Amino acid sequence: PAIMEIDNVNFENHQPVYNDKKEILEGFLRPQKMLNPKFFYDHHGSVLFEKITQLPEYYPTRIERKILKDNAQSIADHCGTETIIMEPGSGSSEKVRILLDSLRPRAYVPMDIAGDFLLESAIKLGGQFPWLDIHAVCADFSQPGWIPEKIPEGKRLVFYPGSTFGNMQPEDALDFLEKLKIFLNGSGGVLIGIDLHKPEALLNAAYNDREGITAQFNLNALNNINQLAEADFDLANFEHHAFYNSNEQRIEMHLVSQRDHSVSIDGETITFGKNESIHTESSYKYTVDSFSTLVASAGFRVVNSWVDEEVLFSVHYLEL
Ligand code: AVJ
Repeated sequence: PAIMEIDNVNFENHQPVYNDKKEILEGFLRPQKMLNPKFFYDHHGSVLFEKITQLPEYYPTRIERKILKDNAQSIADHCGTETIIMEPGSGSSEKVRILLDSLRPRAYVPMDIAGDFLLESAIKLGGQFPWLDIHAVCADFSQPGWIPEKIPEGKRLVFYPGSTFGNMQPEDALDFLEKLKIFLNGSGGVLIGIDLHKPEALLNAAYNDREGITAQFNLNALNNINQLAEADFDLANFEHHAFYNSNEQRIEMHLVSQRDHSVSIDGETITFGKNESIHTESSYKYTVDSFSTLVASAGFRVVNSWVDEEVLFSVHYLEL
């Protein structure tokens, strides 16, 4: 009903609900049980993530916003104005606001797996920026086989802030860059936020906040799985565990079973040993050089990079 009041917002639905169960169960049948981090983001998970971004220990959001704010004009000079901004995993669409007045895009295409949260955010944004043409697309961008349909013509800019890129293993990240080429449709570029290497204590603190919001966020994935895959996880049986894996250069988040028990998932019985974990997320950290090398192997070149004074976080503009 609310959407009727705003005429600069469109909504397109590509949510592939039917693949979820299979994908979820497949992760629990592996020797190291795992869950794709996209399953954090039901509506409640999206709200919890917004709380994480405001935590004192969670530096990425704060620093990235500062980089975008301090360099908005320089970013516009590199990326160009009048583009079609496409944002995979747009969530609350908070960061794009910082750039809208400088980038003056022809249209904004937020894409997110959490459809209701996406729509709420798009409506809010549309109300605040009445000149902005918004085409919200509910889709799982990790799945192949869909492409947004009603996108206006023009040079495209993929906006991928927040170091969401870091959730992917380097191999998958390369596949993702290939997918971006399809979004780019032959012209335009990618504005992407990448978290950088830093002392381990800072990394560990960012994923183990004192208020325990990250723990709630991690555990909430099990609530989402209970809904999506008719599972009967008892959250009290698991504990949050996050640590920096220096060999792999990534933060790992796990949910650790506190006792021997079994869970029913989509009609199958899955057993958990005491201390056995579900690997719920990896968050890879890069250097400006290691990131440039990675994107180069997918045919992208880094046109410009913006970094904060403490070299905690980076934003890059890539072109083919
Ligand atoms: C949204 C993937 C960038 O890896 O830092 C925050 C998600 N996980 N706290 C990250 C997250 C735990 C976040 N990304």
